[in-house]
Amino acid sequence: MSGKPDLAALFGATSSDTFLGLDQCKDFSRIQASSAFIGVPCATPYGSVGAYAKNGPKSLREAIAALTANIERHNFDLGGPTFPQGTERAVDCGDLEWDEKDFAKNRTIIRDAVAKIAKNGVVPIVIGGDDSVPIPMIEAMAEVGDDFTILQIDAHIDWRKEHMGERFGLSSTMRRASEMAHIKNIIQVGARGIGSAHTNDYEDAVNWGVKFFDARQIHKEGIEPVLKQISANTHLIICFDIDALDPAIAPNTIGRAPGGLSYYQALDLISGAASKAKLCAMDFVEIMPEVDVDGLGGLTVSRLVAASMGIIARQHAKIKTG
Ligand SMILES: [Mn+2]
Repeated sequence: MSGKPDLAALFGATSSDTFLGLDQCKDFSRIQASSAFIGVPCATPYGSVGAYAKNGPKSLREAIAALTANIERHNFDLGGPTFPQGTERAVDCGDLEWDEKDFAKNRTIIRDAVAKIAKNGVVPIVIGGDDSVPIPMIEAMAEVGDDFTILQIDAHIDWRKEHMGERFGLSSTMRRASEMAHIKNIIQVGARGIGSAHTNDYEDAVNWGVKFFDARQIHKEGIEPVLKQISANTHLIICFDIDALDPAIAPNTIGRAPGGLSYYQALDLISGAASKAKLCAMDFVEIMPEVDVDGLGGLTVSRLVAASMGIIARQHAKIKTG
């Protein structure tokens, strides 16, 4: 034996090219699964920082590789195995191609992939990439033909009209979503500190009808007031920027801000929302392994993604989350 003992050695995990050792799927129109992990290195980066979150998808596959031999075991976050009997597993679609210069092409590739997968009744779980990646994902959901509510969980509200001359960048994600005809409600959770928004951006959002629950309010009142805002049986898109989480548990992000959400506040938001609404698409973005601290952020976020897959699998099979 060489090196320090680790969880992978303890559990007998073999190295894995896919998230959780799930089956790989490259043909997006023929997926047999409840959800699909889609790695997206980048969409529309700002020139000043480039594609700083491009290694996010790969980092989550590595972070959870130690558990690939344990996928059948009891997951206490879900009250049973991640994919219990009678449910369909998730698949890993690998990473989408991307171009360093052609951002419109990146957005088209993302839009096409998400539309194909979602129209098949499979829930796309888009793993970014920076927070510009959800814009084409949200756009794609128009092709599914429903109206949607967005639950955005993020330290930042992302309501800039444009930034550095770019309309489709990560500071404008919710502003662009609000302009789409199929987006009827937006609930935003976790804002705190100083972000990209000016006060008039915030006011525009409030006037549009966004319901805000800032991080301080979540720490004071819990997540129940958020769940009350989600109408029963509505179609839901969850946009999760990992900087919503406290940097103590998710340091692997560029926009760290103190006072963030805990693991269970985040997980209970996702499972609580899914118990009321139909979860139709999801993203986790702003994952930047280069600034992680001893793998802690990769650990937190990869477990949150795995639990979300279990929640979606149960919703598909109509089995209650434990
Ligand atoms: Mn953010």
